[in-house]
Amino acid sequence: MSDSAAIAQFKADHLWQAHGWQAEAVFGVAADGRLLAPAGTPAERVGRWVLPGMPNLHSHAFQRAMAGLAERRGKAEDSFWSWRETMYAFAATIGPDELQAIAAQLYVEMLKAGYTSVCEFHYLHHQPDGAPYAPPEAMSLALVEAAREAGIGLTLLPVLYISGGFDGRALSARQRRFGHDVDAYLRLLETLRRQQNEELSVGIALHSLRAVPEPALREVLACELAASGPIHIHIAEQVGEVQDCLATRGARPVEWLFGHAAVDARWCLVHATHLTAAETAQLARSGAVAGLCPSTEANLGDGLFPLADYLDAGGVLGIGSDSHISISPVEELRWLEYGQRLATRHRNIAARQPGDSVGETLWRAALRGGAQASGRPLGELREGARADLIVLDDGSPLLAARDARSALDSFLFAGNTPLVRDVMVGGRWQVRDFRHRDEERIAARYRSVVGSLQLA
Ligand code: NGQ
Ligand code: ZN
Repeated sequence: MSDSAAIAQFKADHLWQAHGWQAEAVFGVAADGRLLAPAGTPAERVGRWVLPGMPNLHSHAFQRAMAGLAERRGKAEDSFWSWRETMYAFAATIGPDELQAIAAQLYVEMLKAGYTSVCEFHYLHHQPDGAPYAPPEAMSLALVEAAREAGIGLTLLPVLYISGGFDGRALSARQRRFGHDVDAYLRLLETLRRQQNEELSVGIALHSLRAVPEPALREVLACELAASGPIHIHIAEQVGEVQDCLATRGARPVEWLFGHAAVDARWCLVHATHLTAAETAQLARSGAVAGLCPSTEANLGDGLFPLADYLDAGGVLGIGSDSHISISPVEELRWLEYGQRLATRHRNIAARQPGDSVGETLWRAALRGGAQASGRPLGELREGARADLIVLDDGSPLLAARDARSALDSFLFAGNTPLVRDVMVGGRWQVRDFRHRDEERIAARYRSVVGSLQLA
């Protein structure tokens, strides 16, 4: 229920709306952090270029603290799978206190980069030997608390992880802390759902088809708790995974999923890198979100998503920073476009019609898909939605002599220092003049925690 009394009223010279920039826009914010239609009261000017904050649709928070630790060549040729071994060793050092400290620092950095909400694809559930914490949801609560400290919106996606491969093999020693049987998973989900509030939603995640055998997938999707909220899954990220799926299940991952689940707009297919033309069309038609993480996909050597065909088919997409090798919606969208330019030797790929702007097309698409994947009222600055917004630095030389035709393209393609000056989440300023309200304390704790990790 929305508390409809405006506690503040703001105005922007230009406010980004689904159709484009709206000049001289005024909006109110209610006590519950939602936007209201303007009333007659005086409004505070927030800036020249004001945009909805970007939802980050895919995050494994703990991985932020290993960024840069897997960039040295190993004995054999490096790949996604050798990176994963480094990641598993790193994950073994993280308990609830470490997770909270790392996630809070990560979320502060996200806010400063222009993300105002995050979907946590969370599978680090138990102690390293697989024994539950007391309480069993301790690691989930560490993420909830970190999001609250930083002031970022959270869609928590507790992950179901049962097997160590398509053949149904048991979890390896390092994967044991990820695992649940279906009953224990549903208990966790039920506990977390009780915590939901304006800034916290709880959805469902299936780690991958590798990790979730068919009977478990069916069982979870059929239960009452799965009747609402977003459903996320990693899919078709690596060629090896596509081959294994074909060998064991007789179909490619996306093809198999569509044959075994009613994939619709509640779903977010994370990566979905390797698609046939038929899979691309089917994914687009379903209304599900393709959850693209270009900086991680580049870092891990995944491959390129068929962007042009997917957009032509009307597909929905959003972006995530996933492994957090980089934390910037600007960089994700820039690399989404640049990967395509490098592969096709053409320009302006995301803009499908003459006159369309690449920056506007991508920001708009990622707001829509990110909001959908979050299952929260985000991505648009309209009545009833969360008051989650960013204000660009109108003092930056990059935005000098830019107008409504060019401001967003300059923001997305030209900035290397963030152009995000102020950030509001749920009607509260979390970042003002490039500074987060609690950044010193959160960074000091992060330094001390990361400094004492016993890395293998
Ligand atoms: C993850 N990350 O769960 O953190 C995965 C790697 C896996 C990405 N796929 C592990 N980017 O897929 O098994
Ligand atoms: Zn992931």
